[in-house]
Amino acid sequence: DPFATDPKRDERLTVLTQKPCNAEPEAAYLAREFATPNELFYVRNHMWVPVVDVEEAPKHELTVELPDGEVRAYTLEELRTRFKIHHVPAVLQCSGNRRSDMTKSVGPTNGLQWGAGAISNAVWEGVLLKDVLRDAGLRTGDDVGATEDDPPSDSLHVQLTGMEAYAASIPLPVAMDARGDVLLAFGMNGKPLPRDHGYPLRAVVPGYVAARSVKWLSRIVVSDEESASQWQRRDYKLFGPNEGGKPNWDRYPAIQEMPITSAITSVLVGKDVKSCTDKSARAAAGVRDLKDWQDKNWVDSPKGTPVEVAGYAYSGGGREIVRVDVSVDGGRTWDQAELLDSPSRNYDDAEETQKKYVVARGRRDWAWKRWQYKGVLLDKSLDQSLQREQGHEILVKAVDSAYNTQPEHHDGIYNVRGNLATAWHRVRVQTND
Ligand code: MTE
Ligand code: MO
Repeated sequence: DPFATDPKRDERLTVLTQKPCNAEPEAAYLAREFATPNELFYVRNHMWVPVVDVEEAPKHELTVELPDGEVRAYTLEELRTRFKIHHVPAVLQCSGNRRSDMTKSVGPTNGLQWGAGAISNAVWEGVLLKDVLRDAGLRTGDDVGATEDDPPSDSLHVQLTGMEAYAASIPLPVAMDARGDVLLAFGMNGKPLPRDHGYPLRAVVPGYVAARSVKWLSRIVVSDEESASQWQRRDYKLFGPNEGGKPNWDRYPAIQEMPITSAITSVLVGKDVKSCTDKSARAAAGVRDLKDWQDKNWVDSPKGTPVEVAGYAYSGGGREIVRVDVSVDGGRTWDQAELLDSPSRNYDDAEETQKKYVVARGRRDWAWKRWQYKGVLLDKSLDQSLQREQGHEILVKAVDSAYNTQPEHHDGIYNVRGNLATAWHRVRVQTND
């Protein structure tokens, strides 16, 4: 049993499959902190977890093969000591995140039925892939059709292969982009990578689908072809609602940059909001200034039930989340949520523990933004909403710096594989009024 040596997992993870391990944190734990604690970070394994002893880890070898066939090998120790180390706050999100929403609202999809938890955020520590490729001898001259100022050729790809044979690739310009922050990572939130997340070395491709962030990384090949793996060519593509179970895989490109999404991870209603006065419980629920809010909104608003909603919003490609819209009456009225996290390039108002992650260069926004909203669920007599009988429907949708937003329903983006289920997120709650 190759899975016998898999690590133990935290009990707060909901396990979708045991062998291989696929698990997501319960919603209530998902976005409590800016950086998801390592033991709560979602796990998506296609196979078993390779075993690398702590004593062996510094000798772990990464081979780099260039288009001219030249091969250079680096030990982890060499990567750590010879290259500049960077810290990059970045989300990883599986293309199947929220797949179960699409299934519930449209119809069957094949793939793991993830809730809203196949996404997490961490501060990754590692060296830049581009620094290593240049060191290995990759010229930005004729061989890749570019100079320092001129992006390298689109027709080349960086193939990334893991120790258990999982593989994927990214276009070379993504790897070489000075602001792309593609990492060969060995640290996660100030600790060594946990085994489930790629110990001792993984790729982290910020803003891109997590399927490209290859774990247990052992081999890199710069090639004029995409990775030949099934995960590059026969999976992680997005077809039309009508294209069925046997689509023409060669028709569309592999999913790379991620679209925009958001989700509700916690809803407190009525008494729960009131009882949430203990400081740590409040922090856990992401509630701030509760007293202030109660004074203003609840005590003076006897016609409704207070509601406290929290969640995350994220967009790919480094695009910043600029706005989060929330409705607590099924979309009849909207209001803007408070954004709790500032862009990853500017953590001036970050809590002390986050300050050490401030990075000097102008980076793109690879992290998520958590948000919270405090509102009132109107009494029956005041609420004209048609959905009122089935409880109150709470909705969230986000907007990024390119003014991309999410589709209202999953119908139009339905695909049999259930990839990129990014429609408005909806949660129904009941009150006792
Ligand atoms: N890398 C290897 N070697 N093996 C894998 O199974 N899964 C990929 C990617 N890299 C995978 C891998 C997929 S589909 C996802 S969503 C992310 O890893 C999950 O990373 P995580 O388990 O650290 O959250
Ligand atoms: Mo994934």
